[in-house]
Amino acid sequence: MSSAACIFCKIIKGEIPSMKIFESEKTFAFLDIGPLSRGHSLVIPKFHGVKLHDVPDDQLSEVLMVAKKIAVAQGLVDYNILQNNGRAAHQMVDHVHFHVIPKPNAEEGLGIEWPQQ
Ligand code: D5M
Repeated sequence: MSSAACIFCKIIKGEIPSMKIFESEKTFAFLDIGPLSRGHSLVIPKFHGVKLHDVPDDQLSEVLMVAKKIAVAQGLVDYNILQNNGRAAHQMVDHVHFHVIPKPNAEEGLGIEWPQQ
């Protein structure tokens, strides 16, 4: 199920360009257009649901597994997995999405030149 007016449904269908990093039958992942840190991505179920409780369990479980795979593939040590529901909870896009937000690790360094935030 998708919504004709939903920006993330349009990204899934390729009607709006994105920096895609993963796609499966149920799940899509791409870089966030306004990254909070380098490599900030979004993982979404292809099923259109506005809030967490609108999305079937099998879709949600794969989304979380993909978020973990992205964090591992990026070699992240410290990171946030973040998901907002409703305007008061800072949800801006009405299609469930999980943020994967890398955190520069002061001790590990990760060998990466992180941009100033
Ligand atoms: O976060 C919604 C996130 O969606 C926010 O970090 C920007 C991102 N966004 C919005 N439009 C796009 C497009 N077109 N490509 C990539 N990323 C996008 P929220 O949790 O709803 O506050």
